[in-house]
Amino acid sequence: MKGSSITLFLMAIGLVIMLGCTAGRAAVISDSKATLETKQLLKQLHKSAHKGVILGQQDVLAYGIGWWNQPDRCDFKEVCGDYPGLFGWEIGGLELGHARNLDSVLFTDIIRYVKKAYALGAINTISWHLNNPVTKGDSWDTSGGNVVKTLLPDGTNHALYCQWLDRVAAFFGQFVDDHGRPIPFIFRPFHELTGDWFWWGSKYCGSTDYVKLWQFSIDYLRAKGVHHMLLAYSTAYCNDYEMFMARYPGNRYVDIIGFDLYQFKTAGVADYVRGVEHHTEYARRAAKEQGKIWAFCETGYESVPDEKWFTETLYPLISDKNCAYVQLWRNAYNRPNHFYGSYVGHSSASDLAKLASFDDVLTAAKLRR
Ligand code: BMA
Repeated sequence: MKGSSITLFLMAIGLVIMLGCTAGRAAVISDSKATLETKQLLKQLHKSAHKGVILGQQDVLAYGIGWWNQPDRCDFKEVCGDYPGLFGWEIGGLELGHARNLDSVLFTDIIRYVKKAYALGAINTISWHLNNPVTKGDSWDTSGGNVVKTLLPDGTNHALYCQWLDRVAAFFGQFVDDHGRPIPFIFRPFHELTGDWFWWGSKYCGSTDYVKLWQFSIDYLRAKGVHHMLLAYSTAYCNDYEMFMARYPGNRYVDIIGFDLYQFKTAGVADYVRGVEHHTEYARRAAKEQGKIWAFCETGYESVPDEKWFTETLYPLISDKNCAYVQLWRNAYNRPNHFYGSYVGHSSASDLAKLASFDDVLTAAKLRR
């Protein structure tokens, strides 16, 4: 090769390397032993994130405003004419061997709902508000020092924690379809880690302990045969990107990177919008750099006091951002005003229906197409 050709050749290589870096890492599933359906779910999420955002809600088949566990009822469906594309479920209390979770939903019913959601072509995601093993209080009991450390190997509560994980693994093992195949799902443990309201929050344990707990838990579940699980890492408010990623458990332990942020009456809409925009930047950057997808794992405006909130505040934040999904929090049955979706008769109902009708907002029927 002549000198000029060599220079050109080297420049071309440089360009390829540069493009490779800016394009981010190739997407790889966290669990090398993931089932075929789990791999397909991740692919589906990557693909659909370019078409639109999957709209979900927590607990929508279990109860709603004015009803509890009634066959075929669902506030979201009654308002929007279709089921959500993503269903969230909560397993807090399972670790204690209870029959019902902390919101009184029977675990046997959750299994039924998971199967129903899957049959609808929708996606299931699981959160875990587990108790404080030191104080025996709930997730919001932040006393007891560095609780996380006590769960790690050599910690005083390690054996107890393994028993808790055994129960979780056995429960996840019951997510099977009519052909006996495991139903893939998204697990989002130790969420809102940058907040100070849960005992696993960054105020109460160092990042090394947090990451160790996450990795240990996932390795343990996988060793128990849980290979139908994608993992979501979801922070609360962060001051900057460094804080957002400080406790990232690593690419073999995460598939979806996101955050939980809510609008509050006191702070106002501008504050919420700014917060979501900043966290979207963090999540998109992290997803690109780590070869993952990003999601808005929990949001809402309690009791939806703004009747156009869904289309005028939320929609512009999630549209055209390659966001895999957005999940509204629950319509609580026995906590007046603690609802984040809408229901028939509420002033925001037509606006939620309008949001769900947009082509780039994916509900269950649109996911099946
Ligand atoms: C919280 C609230 C609680 C509930 C918990 C777990 O955000 O909705 O009332 O117990 O989630 O679902």
